[in-house]
Amino acid sequence: MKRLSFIMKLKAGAKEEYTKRHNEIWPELKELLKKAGVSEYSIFLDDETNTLFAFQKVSGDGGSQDLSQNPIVKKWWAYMADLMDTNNDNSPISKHLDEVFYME
Ligand code: RM4
Repeated sequence: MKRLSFIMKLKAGAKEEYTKRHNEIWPELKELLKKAGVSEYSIFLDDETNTLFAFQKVSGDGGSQDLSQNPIVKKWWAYMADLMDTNNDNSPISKHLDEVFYME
């Protein structure tokens, strides 16, 4: 199991809707993420900078942001694009972070 983290950017004023949509995450997306080896996936918001901090454990090589070819992920990214800073393909602009500390 590897630990991954990355940051994304939320548009100003989108916290409530972002949270609502994630509380209602599509079962098919959840299933896809689990089958792809993603677990313990959480996202936190720094509401001063609108920076989203994501953490997840992955059992394979890639994580949630490496599933861009999957139609369910494409549909989810298009659905979320109005709330986030995105690339041309609607994928959230994501910056992977280096782990500098871990305690069991
Ligand atoms: C985030 C972003 C990520 C996705 C999660 C479920 O807002 O779209 O790429 O993995 O939702």
